[in-house]
Amino acid sequence: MSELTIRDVRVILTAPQGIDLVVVKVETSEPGLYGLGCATFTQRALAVKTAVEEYLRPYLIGKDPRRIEDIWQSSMVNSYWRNGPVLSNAVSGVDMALWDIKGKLANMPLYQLLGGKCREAAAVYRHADGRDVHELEEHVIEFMEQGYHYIRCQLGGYGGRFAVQPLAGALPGAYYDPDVYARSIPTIFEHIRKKLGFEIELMHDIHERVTPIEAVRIAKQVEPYRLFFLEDALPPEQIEWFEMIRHQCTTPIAMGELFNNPLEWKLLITNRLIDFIRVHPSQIGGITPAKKLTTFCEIFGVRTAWHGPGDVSPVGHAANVHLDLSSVNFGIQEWSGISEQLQEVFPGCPQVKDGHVYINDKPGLGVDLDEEKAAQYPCKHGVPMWTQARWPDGTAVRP
Ligand code: GCO
Ligand code: MG
Repeated sequence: MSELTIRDVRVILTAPQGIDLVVVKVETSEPGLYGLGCATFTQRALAVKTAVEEYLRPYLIGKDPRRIEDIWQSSMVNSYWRNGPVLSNAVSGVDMALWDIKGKLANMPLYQLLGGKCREAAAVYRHADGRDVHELEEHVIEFMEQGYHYIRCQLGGYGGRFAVQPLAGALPGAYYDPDVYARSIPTIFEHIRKKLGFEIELMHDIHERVTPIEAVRIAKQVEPYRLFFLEDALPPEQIEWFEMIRHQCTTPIAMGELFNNPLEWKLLITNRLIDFIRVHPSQIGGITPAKKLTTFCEIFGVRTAWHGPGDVSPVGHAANVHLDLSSVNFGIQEWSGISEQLQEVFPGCPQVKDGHVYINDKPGLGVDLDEEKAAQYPCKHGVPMWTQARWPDGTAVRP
């Protein structure tokens, strides 16, 4: 097929599970040959849509979709300013779609193009939560009975949902008390280890909700409970503090879902200050950069734990799994579950069995999109409330 060009680039917004998802469809001059990519930045979905439709689409129409690397490089710098969440997600939507097309042209599932399988399926972790340690314990047991071996434990979501009385006159917001939250973390793992033992692998996501020195203290306090990893103990703006954590304890460290810029991960990896890279592939521009980041991590003994929450579309989840299967330094895959509605809108979703996620062997990413069904679940957009995090005295903080 000598002559092949991009005929159109469209954005499909849909929210089958109540979470706004952004998918890019790249159509080619070859009838019926198209690709899908995840560009989900759920808090700013409309901004990504505009970036794709107003800037990438006119640049891409007429180009050869097989030139993935050139299109990635030139699209990332076309805006001159780069490495930001909106534009990187826009580029990711296109990039993943081009890899999907490449797999269809080669008549191979994407993992084959990325070097083939290193394993049959990828182990996943699930999110257990509870209002108290007893409710959390029940939730952990439920997941264990379903065959999951890796479980993230939270008490009342990020920062904990312990009663907080804001100061009089305080502004509206999602209030939490960082000290009450910090003191609750060791109690979680003391209880779960006492009740369920040390076989089950456990994680916790601090979600950048404590001060840097408190993060150092917590990493030491949970050391006896042998966590699989402690996530986002620090915000990207304070990554230098990881050195202090490293010098004081051996709790494995996971970081990266908020990363957009290679400068954020380069020194953390070369200085071996983290054990798991938690990047959200669409936030860095898609499969092309994620594959390179995987290899960079491998050289420094860092494993992958790609971000896989509800605000990733099934196309993005599939991209994660193709990366997981084809990377020797795979660590674990976050799995937030895919509802029936989502499976209807996105035929070919990855499937979980006995705590592992499997991908189908269809060419490309293996996931399709029913646009008629997608239109039945319009996005809500709007200003998120949970990100309006505040301390009891009213201080606005990182969510
Ligand atoms: C996780 C994350 C998510 C993010 C969410 C932001 O570890 O899964 O922390 O829950 O908060 O994806 O929109
Ligand atoms: Mg997280």
